[in-house]
Amino acid sequence: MEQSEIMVSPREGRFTGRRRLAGIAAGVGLVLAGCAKNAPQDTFQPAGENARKIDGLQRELFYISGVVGVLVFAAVGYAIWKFRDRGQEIPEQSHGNPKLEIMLTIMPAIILAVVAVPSIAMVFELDKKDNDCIINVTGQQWWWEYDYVKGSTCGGVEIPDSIVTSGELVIPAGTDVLLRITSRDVIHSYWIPRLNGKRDAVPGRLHTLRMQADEPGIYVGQCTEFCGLSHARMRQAAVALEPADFQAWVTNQVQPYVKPDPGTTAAAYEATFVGQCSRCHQVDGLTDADGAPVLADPDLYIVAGAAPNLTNLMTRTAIAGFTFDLLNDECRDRLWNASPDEFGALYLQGVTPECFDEAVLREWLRNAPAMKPMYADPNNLAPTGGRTRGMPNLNLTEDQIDELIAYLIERK
Ligand code: HEC
Ligand SMILES: [Cu+2]
Repeated sequence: MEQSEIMVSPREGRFTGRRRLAGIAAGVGLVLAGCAKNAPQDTFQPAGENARKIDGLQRELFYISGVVGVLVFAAVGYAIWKFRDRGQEIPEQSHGNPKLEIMLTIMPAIILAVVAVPSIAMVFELDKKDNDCIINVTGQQWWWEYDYVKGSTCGGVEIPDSIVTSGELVIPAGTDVLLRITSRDVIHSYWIPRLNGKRDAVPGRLHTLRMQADEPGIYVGQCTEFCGLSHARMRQAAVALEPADFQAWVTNQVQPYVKPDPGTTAAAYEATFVGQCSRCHQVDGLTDADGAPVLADPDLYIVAGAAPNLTNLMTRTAIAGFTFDLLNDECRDRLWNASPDEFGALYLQGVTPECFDEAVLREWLRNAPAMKPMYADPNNLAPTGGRTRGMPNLNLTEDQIDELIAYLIERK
């Protein structure tokens, strides 16, 4: 190669004026994009009491610090301009100005003390735990499990039995629910930006978080503590329903399992599910041919020791960390854009055959790790004692997948 070919002219590779301008414009564009009206994870659009309190506090504090910021920048700007180098003599050196220094120490201390009063009061305010509605929230790689505590009362609705679900936290609108948050593997963090602040999910600890949504609707969030390969695909939502709709949801979740008649195709599909899936996934009420309960034992197969409960799969609108929609685009848009009045009825329909995006579930069963990275090296599970993170590729045949989809579409 000729020397001249690799020589770069001095101007090249530098930020020229125009490039710098483009860079700034892109940056400003990104910041403004964060303010878009339809941004679903916008803390500046609180939709529940706690989020509103946090928003109110941060605005007040932002104004106070804004004034301080303007004053400091003005003083610095003035000093830079006033004492700029004009070739003058170096001024007489003194050790400082004790009066000014004491003042400049005390003033910020007072400002911080003033700011601390509402901030600390808010921490205690947000931490109130008196609540009849308790939902256990467990993070794991890479999805959230919800367990509605039996005997809780949520928005006047009694929880008659433990309900275990995943991804979508269904709550009654207009009432507080208390989340008890923990983790089964690494540290995760639960956050629904429009409803409350974040709460870390730490193995071996229980952290509580109160939450409320004013109106029916779907409020999305995502895990906000880096937790491994598929952290970006660990999402979650809170789904708020009118109390009457919430009652309907609860009643449906605790419906007894309907066992297909022996000898039918439905029974054959169920057998496929038991054979392929039940070692990890629980379906409540599922029994074997002798009537004994079929119990999952995910501890043996998965690092976190849990897999989503599939009892009422088709009442959820997205799977695998609320990442892949079971609803097709049209139905999803209809649900997500529904007015608070219409929302509940649409959500309670679940994934109807007209709305079901079968390709998503098919793809998942064909090869889950291809959709959602689970491990750096799927061929080396020695470090985890043969257990997987997330759902492994089960090498199912297309026929088996057909049968499993037919079985799962009934879980609603
Ligand atoms: C080795 C354990 C294991 C087996 C066997 C297994 N899965 Fe999974 N499955 C998981 C785990 C773990 C997840 C959660 C993955 C995630 O979200 O990252 C999962 C997620 C799912 C989900 C998404 C559920 C939700 O609410 O997000 C569906 C649906 C599913 N599996 C269906 C099946 C079916 C059907 C079978 C039988 C062919 C099966 N799985 C076999 C471990 C397993
Ligand atoms: Cu996480």
